[in-house]
Amino acid sequence: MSSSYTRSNFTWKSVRNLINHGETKQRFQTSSAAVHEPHSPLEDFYTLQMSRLFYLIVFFHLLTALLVVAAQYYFLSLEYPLRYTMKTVQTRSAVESNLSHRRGIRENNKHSHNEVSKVHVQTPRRLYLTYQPPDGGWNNHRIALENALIMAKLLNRTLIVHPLASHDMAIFSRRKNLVFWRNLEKRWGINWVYNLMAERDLVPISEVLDLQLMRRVLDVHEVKTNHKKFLEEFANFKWHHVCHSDALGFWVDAIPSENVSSTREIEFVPNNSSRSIRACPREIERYMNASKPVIRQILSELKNERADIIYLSQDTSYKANVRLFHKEDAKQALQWILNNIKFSPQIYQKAFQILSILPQPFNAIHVRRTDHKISASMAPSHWLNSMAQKHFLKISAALYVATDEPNKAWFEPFHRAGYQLYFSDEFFNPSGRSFDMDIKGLYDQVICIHAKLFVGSKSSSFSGFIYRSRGEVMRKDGLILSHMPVGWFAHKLKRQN
Ligand SMILES: Nc1nc2c(ncn2[C@@H]2O[C@H](COP(=O)(O)OP(=O)(O)O)[C@@H](O)[C@H]2O)c(=O)[nH]1
Ligand SMILES: [Mg+2]
Repeated sequence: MSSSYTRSNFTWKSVRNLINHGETKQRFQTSSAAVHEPHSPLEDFYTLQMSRLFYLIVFFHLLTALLVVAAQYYFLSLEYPLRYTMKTVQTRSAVESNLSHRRGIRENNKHSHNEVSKVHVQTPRRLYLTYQPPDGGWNNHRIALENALIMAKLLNRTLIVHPLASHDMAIFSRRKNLVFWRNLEKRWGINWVYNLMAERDLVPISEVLDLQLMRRVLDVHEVKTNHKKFLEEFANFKWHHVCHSDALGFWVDAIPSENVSSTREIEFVPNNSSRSIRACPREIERYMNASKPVIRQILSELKNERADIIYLSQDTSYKANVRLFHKEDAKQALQWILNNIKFSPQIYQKAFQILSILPQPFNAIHVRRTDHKISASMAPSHWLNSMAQKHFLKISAALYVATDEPNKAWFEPFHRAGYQLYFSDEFFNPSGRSFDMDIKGLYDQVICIHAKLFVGSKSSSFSGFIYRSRGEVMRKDGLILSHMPVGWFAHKLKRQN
C-alpha cells in the first residue's frame, strides 16, 4: 500500500481526519501486516510519527482539561472559604492561630477540623456579619456597609468592614479585561473586580469613615487586606452565605404572625436592571414563579444561625433595601445611620482647610460624568437651569464644582452664565496613587455639604450622600424616604441613591 501521507500533504487536518475516521487503526494494522508484505522505510517512519502525534494530542487534551479544573478551583476559592478546598488541617490551624480576633480560647491547636468545630460551638465566641463590597464607587460601598450595619445590629453580631477600592482602577481594570470579567460573572456572579483588587489600590476604611463613631452602635472589626486574603484568613470559620437580589424583593426585620396578611398591600418596584437580574442566579431561579415581592425576614431567617460569619454575598447588602416593620424601629435605624456614618476627623480637617480659603458665601454643584450613564448624557444646561430655579446668583457668583469630569472646558458655559468656578484640583496635592480621585471626592462632598445652595446629579449615590447630610431629603411620617437605604415597611419601596 502506498502512503497517502507524504511530507508535503501532512497537515493537522490530515491528522484530524485520521483520528476521526479510524484511519489510524487501519494504518497500524497495515504496519503489522507488513511483516509479511514488503513496504518502504519511509512508510514506517510516517506511521511512527503519526502515532506520536496521536499521543501528543491526547496529552494536550488532558493537560487542557486539568488546567480548566485548576482554574475553576482557584476562582471558587476566591468566593468560598478555603474550608471547602483541599487545604490541609495543619494550614488551617496555622492561619487561625495568627488571627488576633480568633474566637474563644483554644487549648489545643492540633485538633482535627471536626474536633475544632465542636470546641467552637461550645465556646462563647464572637459572631460576625459581613458583606461583599460592590464593584463601584465609594458611596456604593457605603450603602452596602449601611445595610450590613443594620442587619448586624439586629442580629447582635460584630460587623466586619472592608477597605475602599480605587474607582479609577476598578473602571480601568474592568474595561481592560471586559470579556474576562463577563465570563467570570456568567459563571460565578458579580463583583469580581473588587475581589481581585490589589492592596495598593485599596484604602483602609478607617482612613475615610470614623469607626470610633460607628462603634457606638455596634462592635466593628476592620479588615485592611484585599478581599481574597480576607476570605483566606477567615477560611476555617464556619460561614453562612446569603444571597438576595432586589429584582425579587427586600428584607424586613420581622413580620408578626398576625400581620402576615398586611404584606399583600406592600408596594414594591422590582429592580429589573441587568445587574440585579444577574445577581444570585440560584435565588432568581428558585423564586422565579413565586409572588413578588419575596420578603425575607432577617430575624427568623438568621437569628438562630450558628455560623461564625454571615456573609451577604454578591449585591445582597448593597441592594438589601432593609425595611423595619414598626415605625419606631425604622426611626431608630435611621438614627444609627445618620448619627454614626460620618467622615473620619482627618478628612474633615483637610476639607475645612479648603473651606476656609473659599469665598463666603458660595454655592456648589456635583456634576457626575465619566461612567455614570444618566448624568453623563446631560448637557451643562441641565445644571444651569436647576441653579437658576434655585436663584444661585442671588446668593453668590462663587460656585464650587465637584466633578469627575477631567475636561474643564466642558464648564465654559458656566463661566459665560456669570459664575466664578472653583474646583478641588486647585487645593489638592496629588499623591500619584490610584485613589487620588476618590480622596478628592471626599473633600468635594464635605464642601458641597457646607455650601449655601446645592444641585447634584440624578441617581448618583455621591450626590445622595451630600443631599442627605444637608437634610435635603423627602420625608414622610417623620421618616426619610430618599438617599437612605433603610426605611419603614409601610412605605412604598423605590430604590433611590
Ligand atoms: N473627586 C471627585 N470624584 C468623583 C466625583 N464624582 C464622582 N467621583 C468619582 O466617582 C466615584 C463615584 O462613585 P460613587 O461614589 O459610588 O457614586 P455614584 O457612582 O455617583 O453613585 C467616586 O468614588 C469618585 O472616584 C466628584 O465630584 N469629585
Ligand atoms: Mg457608583
